[in-house]
This record gives sequence, C-alpha cells and structure tokens, in this order.
Amino acid sequence: MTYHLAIGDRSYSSWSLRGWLLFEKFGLPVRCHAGVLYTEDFQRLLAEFPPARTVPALRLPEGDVISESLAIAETLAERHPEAGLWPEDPAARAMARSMAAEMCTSFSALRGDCPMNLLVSYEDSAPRAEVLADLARIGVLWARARDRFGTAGPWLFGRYTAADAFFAPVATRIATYNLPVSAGAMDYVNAHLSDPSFRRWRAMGKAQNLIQPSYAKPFAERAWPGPAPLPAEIADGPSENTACPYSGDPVTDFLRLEGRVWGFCNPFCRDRTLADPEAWPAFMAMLAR
Ligand SMILES: N[C@@H](CCC(=O)N[C@@H](CS)C(=O)NCC(=O)O)C(=O)O
Repeated sequence: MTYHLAIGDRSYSSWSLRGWLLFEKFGLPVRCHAGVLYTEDFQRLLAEFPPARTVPALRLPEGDVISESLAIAETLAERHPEAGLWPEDPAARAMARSMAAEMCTSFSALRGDCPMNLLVSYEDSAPRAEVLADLARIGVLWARARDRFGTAGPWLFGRYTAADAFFAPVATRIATYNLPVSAGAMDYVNAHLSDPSFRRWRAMGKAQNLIQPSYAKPFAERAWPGPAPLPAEIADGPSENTACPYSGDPVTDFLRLEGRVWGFCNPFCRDRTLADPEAWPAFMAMLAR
C-alpha cells in the first residue's frame, strides 16, 4: 500500500509543503514525485497524476487521484483515524477545520505579495496595508486557537494537527518577509522554523537548488531567522563511514563537519545533510556512535 504525492519545487511550493507535512507529521509513509514549477517537467509530472492541474496531488494505493490539499487532509484523516490529523475534541476539531478552510480560501494579499520562498529572508519587505490586514486576521485566528486549546504545547491545538500544516507556509512568509506580528504569533512562527520536519523540507529544497528568478524581491537580505545550521562543507573522501546513513549503500559523496568527514550514497543525500545536518536523525545518530 503506497501513497504517491506529486510536489513542486520545495523552496517555493507552499501547497506542496502542506501536502507533504500531512504525511510527514503523522507518520504516514509516502513516495514523493517532484516536478519543476512553470516548466514542461511540471506538465510531465501532472500527466502522471490525472486529472490534477496543481500540486500537491495524491494518488491513493487504489489509483484515484486527489488534488486539493483540504481533500487530501480529510481523506488521510478518514483512512488513518489513529494518526490524529485533527484534534480529538469536537469543538477544537471544528475550529481547526474552519481555520484550515479559511487558509485555503483567504489571505490573497499576503499570498500574492509574499510568495513562499525558503531560500531567503528580507530585512524589510514594506508590506501593504492589505497584507497587514491579512496578518491581523491570522493573528486573531492563531490567538483564539492557542488561548482556548493550545496551552499544552507550541502548536495551535497543543500538539501538531493538520491546521498547523496549513499555516506552516504562513509562518515561513513571516520569516522570509520579516512581517510584523505579535510576540505570541512569533512564538508560533518559531515553532514552525524549529520543527525538524520543516527543517528537513527546507534542507531538501536547498539541496534541490532550483532557483525561480520570478520570486526574487528587491529587498535587502538578512540571515534566516530560524535555527542556524551546523557549519558543514563539501569534502573529499575517504570518510569515517563506509555505508550511507540513509540507504546503507556504499558512500560516494562526502562532507566535513567539525573536522570529521562523512559519506553518502549520492549527491542529494550529501547536500540535504549539508544544508542542515541537525535535521537528520540518522546522520546525527551516526555522529554520536
Ligand atoms: N487549491 C489547491 C492549490 C494548489 C496550488 O495552487 N498549487 C500550486 C503550487 S504551490 C500549483 O500547482 N501551481 C501550478 C500552476 O498553477 O500551474 C490546493 O489546495 O492544493
């Protein structure tokens, strides 16, 4: 039984991030198929997931394709009740669904002016009043959920739920565009930036190294406000390990971290680790051995 998920560029495709988090955060295995947005490669990918016209698109083990993020969330929640995609409490669940739906249908100024871009963070993006109004509404929604249901943890409803997956790319926009939010909202943004799953997604985007020039904005850049990655660099072998920490295959590509050289079975495994070593438990476990 395998789920197949079509996704776009990890650094830019906010909906793909949502779709992937719906699997990753709830322990549901999935095989990702990536296509490059705005190219023939994207059309090639979509042709494998008819009748999808956007990503994420999910192909169920039975063959049917679902291509709306909210429908993907509901289908996974229905098929895997034990995974806990939505809060258990009916009032919290209703609020979570309402918030996710509002995310899907609203905030056009924020989404239009500040497209997701995980490769940069700007000093000042001079947000328009309409963007500030979207942020104010989002702040109200977040505070309402956190005050009533979220006191037991960093997420909207305490533990991570599908509602958090839907707001993850809003948190990244606040980080990328240095948008003004309350201290409470910033705590929630920081929970996303520190989340190991999000860090792995961002590291894979950096390793993918796809640049969409149309996303560049004419603002001064600042350092990424999330956790700074451990300083690793590409190196020559040999390495201390002979087997890749992820696949167990023989190592061919290497990085150096704190004076020690480690090997991986292909450049992507090396580069996603290079981008944020701490985000990868199998790599960190190898260091600790
Ligand atoms: N309503 C869709 C939106 C999906 C969406 O717009 N995805 C973008 C990528 S982030 C896309 O596929 N764009 C390609 C295009 O519109 O040609 C959902 O909830 O999944």
